[in-house]
Amino acid sequence: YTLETNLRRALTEQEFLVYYQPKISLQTSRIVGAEALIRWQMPGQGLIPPNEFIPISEEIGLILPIGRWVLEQVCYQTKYWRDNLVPDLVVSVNISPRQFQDVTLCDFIAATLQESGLPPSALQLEITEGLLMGEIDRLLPMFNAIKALGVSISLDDFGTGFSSLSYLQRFPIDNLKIDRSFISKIPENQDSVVLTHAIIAMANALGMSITAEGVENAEQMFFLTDSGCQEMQGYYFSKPLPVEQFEKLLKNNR
Ligand code: G
Ligand code: G
Ligand code: NA
Ligand code: MN
Repeated sequence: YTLETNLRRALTEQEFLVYYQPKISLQTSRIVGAEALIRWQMPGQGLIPPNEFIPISEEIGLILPIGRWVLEQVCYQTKYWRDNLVPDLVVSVNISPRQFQDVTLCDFIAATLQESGLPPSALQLEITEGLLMGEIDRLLPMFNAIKALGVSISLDDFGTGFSSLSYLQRFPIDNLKIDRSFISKIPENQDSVVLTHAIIAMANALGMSITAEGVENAEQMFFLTDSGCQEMQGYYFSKPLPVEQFEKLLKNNR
């Protein structure tokens, strides 16, 4: 309950920060996007990573206001970066399954896009496979409403969950993020190589783009480029960065 009290204060006292990890086009080697990742700057405690406060925020429902705060930050910040530095930048936001229980999610996204002036195509939502195992009759209309706005949807940590591949047909998914547990074993682990090839081939055949996460070296990057992957994200290019540092990368993105 101390953590809960601290979390509620964090929201009113503005102790959260959004970090940005660049996504790089494997065709052009330029930054084409970023993943927004929340951090908690608790006074006297340093930076607290999301794994230590997102799960409890989901349990106590605080993920709803936190999630809305992240979406607002990202929309206004991305609008500024597109207007001043990278016109086609796309930023993705992680959305917890709990946020899809909020029937106002789509309306909130629409209103925030409108108020910030960010084009819907500049926003992507990252969801996890677990969400798709929920009630399809309730979720599908929400997905379709989000898609109708022009916002894209990415399936995060792909390959680690238990969802059936038929979900890829039933839900309007634009992008697959291959989980870093596959990428980390490339090229030495033959199973990871084969599975990564298969995931890329399947995604491309279904008209979805592919983002590889957890890319940590040049060998993995070359492998992914040769395999037809479009985008990469990982420590090889950059870790998640605070706003000012990410902006420095955008200024050199020519
Ligand atoms: O940045 P880091 O790798 O520590 O993030 C760990 C996990 O925390 C991410 O995989 C993501 O699922 C989750 N996370 C980060 N930022 C957010 C956020 O803004 N909202 C939600 N729901 N989850 C987030
Ligand atoms: O769960 P999600 O896929 O959203 O995770 C994003 C997390 O992955 C962030 O916490 C980020 O810090 C971490 N991450 C990003 N790039 C790398 C990488 O190249 N290697 C490792 N080990 N972790 C990474
Ligand atoms: Na993510
Ligand atoms: Mn992921």
